[in-house]
Amino acid sequence: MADTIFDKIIKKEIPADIIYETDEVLAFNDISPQAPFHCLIIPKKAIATINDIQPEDAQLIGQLYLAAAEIAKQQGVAENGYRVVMNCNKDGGQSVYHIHLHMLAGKTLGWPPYSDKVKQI
Ligand code: DGP
Repeated sequence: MADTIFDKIIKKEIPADIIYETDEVLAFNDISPQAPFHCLIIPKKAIATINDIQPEDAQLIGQLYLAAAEIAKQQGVAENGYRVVMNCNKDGGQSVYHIHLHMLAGKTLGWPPYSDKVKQI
């Protein structure tokens, strides 16, 4: 699989505003923030989509959520709350094919309206 932009960030070939790093996980601020705080939490292992996660990756996926909880404490948003979401493929809005949790915080987050009901009838 060809390197994604996130592989280049992991290898420090291109810059990113890194806020958290372990041997297996990296988090950095999103280049196009959708909330006052918006970071991406990624495994250093290249996994393209949620569909490609294997049973042996279960612990690694857990580490992404443990990182989110740690970052929330560091950023002072744990109590007020935040959202983590992972997009998958075209309909999920995925644009970088290296799995990543979006972590959004710093405001009361809305939920996108569902307005396609008419099409389904
Ligand atoms: P998604 O659409 O779910 O695949 O999210 C990809 C996110 O990655 C999107 O919010 C923008 C962010 N992004 C893309 N390229 C870069 C980059 O070079 N640096 C940083 N920090 N974020 C990036």
